[in-house]
Amino acid sequence: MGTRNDEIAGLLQEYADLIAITGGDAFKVRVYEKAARSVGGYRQDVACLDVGGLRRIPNVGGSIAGKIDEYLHTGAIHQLEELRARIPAGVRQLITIPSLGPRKAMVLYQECGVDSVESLEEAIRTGRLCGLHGFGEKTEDNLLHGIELMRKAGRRVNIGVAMAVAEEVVAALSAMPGCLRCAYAGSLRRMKDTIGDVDVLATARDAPALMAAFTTLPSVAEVIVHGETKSSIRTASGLQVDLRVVPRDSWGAALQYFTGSKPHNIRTREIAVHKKLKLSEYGVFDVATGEKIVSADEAEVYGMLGLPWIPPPLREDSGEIEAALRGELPQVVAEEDIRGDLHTHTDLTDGLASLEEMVAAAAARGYAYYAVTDHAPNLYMQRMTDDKALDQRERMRQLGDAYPEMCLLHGTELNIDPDGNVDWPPDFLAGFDLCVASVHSHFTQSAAEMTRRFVRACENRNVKIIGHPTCRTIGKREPVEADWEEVFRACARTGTALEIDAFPDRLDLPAELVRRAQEYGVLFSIGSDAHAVPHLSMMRYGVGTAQRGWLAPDRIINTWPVGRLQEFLAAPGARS
Ligand code: DGT
Ligand code: CA
Ligand code: CA
Ligand code: ZN
Repeated sequence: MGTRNDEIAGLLQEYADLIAITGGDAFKVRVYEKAARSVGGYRQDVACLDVGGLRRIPNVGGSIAGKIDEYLHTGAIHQLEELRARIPAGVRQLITIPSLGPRKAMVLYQECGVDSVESLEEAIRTGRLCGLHGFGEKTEDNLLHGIELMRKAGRRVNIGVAMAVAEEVVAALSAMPGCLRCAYAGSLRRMKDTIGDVDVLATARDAPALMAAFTTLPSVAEVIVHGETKSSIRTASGLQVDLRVVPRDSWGAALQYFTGSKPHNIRTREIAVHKKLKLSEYGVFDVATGEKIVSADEAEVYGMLGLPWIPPPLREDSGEIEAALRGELPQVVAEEDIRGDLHTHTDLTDGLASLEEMVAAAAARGYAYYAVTDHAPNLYMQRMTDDKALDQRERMRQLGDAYPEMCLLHGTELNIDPDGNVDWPPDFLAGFDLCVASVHSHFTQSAAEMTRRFVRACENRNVKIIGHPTCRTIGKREPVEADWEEVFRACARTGTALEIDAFPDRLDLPAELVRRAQEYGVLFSIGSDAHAVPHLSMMRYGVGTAQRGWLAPDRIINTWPVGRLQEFLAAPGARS
C-alpha cells in the first residue's frame, strides 16, 4: 500500500521553496530540502510515526519533526500556511522554469506583479521586464526557452510517477471479487520515458461494480467520465487514468490494441487485412463471416498474423515488424538478467542511507555483486576526502564477510571536468574496484569540446563506465551536445561501458542512442544511481530503456557472472 511519505516530502520541499523565494536563510532552505528527500526516501510510512520516531529519520531534527507532527494532527503547518498567504502558488511555479531561481522569482513578483508562468511570458513579450535589474535580453531568451521546454514536457509525467499510480490502480481493481483480469497497457507498458496518460484494461463479471470501485479509489481527485465500459479519472498530481472493461474473449486483441503504439497498430492491422482478418479494439474478426475469433491472449493475436509475440517496448514501428517477419527479433534483456548494480550512493556523500543499509538492501534483491560509487572530491559540495574513501573501503571489506554470496565492489563516481580530466591521481584511482565517470557541470560546451571531454575520460585507463552520458533530466535539462558516433567509437576502442542510468527522470543513455551505440560494439551498464534504499528498484526503468534500445543481455556488463565482470574491470583499457 502507498505511504504518505511523498505528500509530506512535498510539503517540506514547498516550505523550502517559499523560504528561498522570500529571501530566507539559504542554510535553512537546504535543511528543509534535505529533510524532504529523507522523508520521501524513508523506508517506513512517516504518517505512522510519533515525534520520537520522526526524529530518527535522517536529516529530520526537532523543529521539522514538530512540523510533520503538527501536519499529521491538524492537517496543516501554520508557518507554511503563513508563507502560502504571502506568496501566490504561481510564483512558486516560476522556479520550476529551468534557469529561474527563487531570488529572481521574488523580484518578478514584487516589481512587476508576475505571479504565474503565463504572466511571465506575457511580461517578456510586451517588454515589461525591460530595465529590470538582472533581466537582460539573454536572460529573457533563456526564460522563454525554459518555458518552452516545460511546455514540451507538458502534462506528461516520467515513467516512475505513472508506474506508481498504475500499479496502485491495478492492485486495487484486481482485488475486487468480480475482476477477472486487469493490466496496464499504453505507453507505460511500452516503457516509454514519459507517459501522457495511463491506460488500464480489465475483464470483469460485474463491469459496473468495477467502474464504481475505480472512480472512488482514494487517489482519485476528479472523475472525468464515468461510463459503463470506459471511465477516466484524474489523480491529485494531474495524471489521467482510463479504465476500459472489455469482453473476456477480446482480452488479447484489446491488450494488443491499447498497448500501441499507434504506428505499430497500423502495421499489424495491414497484415491482418492481407490475411482476411479485421483487427480492432473489439477483437479479431473473420472478414468473410464477420465472426469474432477468440483471442485469449496477445500471443494468439500475433500468431494469427503469422508473427511471434513482440515485446511491448519494441512496438514502435521502428523495424520490429520486419525483424519479426524474418524471425530475427532480438532477445532483449529482462530484469531477471541483472546480477548487480554498479552505480549507487550512500550517506558518505549525497545518499540518504548508510553503507550497511544499502548493502543489506542489495543482498535482499539477490544481487551477486554490488558497487558503492560515492562522489569524489572535485564535486566539492560532497566533501569527499582520501581518508573518507579509504575508510569506506575498509568498512566495506569488513562488511563483505557478512555477505558471502555477494561480491562488494568499492567504487567511486568521478567528475569529468571541462577538459576531460577526473578526480584523484591514477595510482589512487587504481585502488578502487570500479570507477564511473560523469559530467556534472559545464553542460553547454560546444559539441566538439564535449566530444573531446568524453573521449579523454574514456581514454583514462581507470575509468570503466561513463555515467548518465547525455546528462539530461527529463522535462528540465536538455541532453548535452556531442558527436555521439565519435564517443561510441572511443568507448568501443578503450573498453569503456556506457551507462543507462535507470533513475526515471534521467533514463540516460536514452533508448534511441542505446540502439545506435550498439552498432559500434559498445558495452553498457545499467545503474540505478540509487541515493536511498527504495531507489534500488529503479533498475526496472533502466531495463525498460535497454529493451526500447533493442539491447541483448550479453552487451550489458552487469548481466555477466562476477568472474567475467572482474576481468573486464581489471583489464588495463586501451589508450589512444
Ligand atoms: P501516451 O498516453 O501519450 O503516453 O501514449 P499512448 O501510446 O499510451 O497513447 P494513448 O493513450 O493515446 O492510446 C493508447 C493506445 O491505444 C495507443 O498506444 C494505441 C491505441 N490507439 C489509440 N488511438 C488510436 C488510433 O487512433 N489508432 C490506432 N491504430 N490505435 C490507437
Ligand atoms: Ca496512454
Ligand atoms: Ca489513453
Ligand atoms: Zn552523477
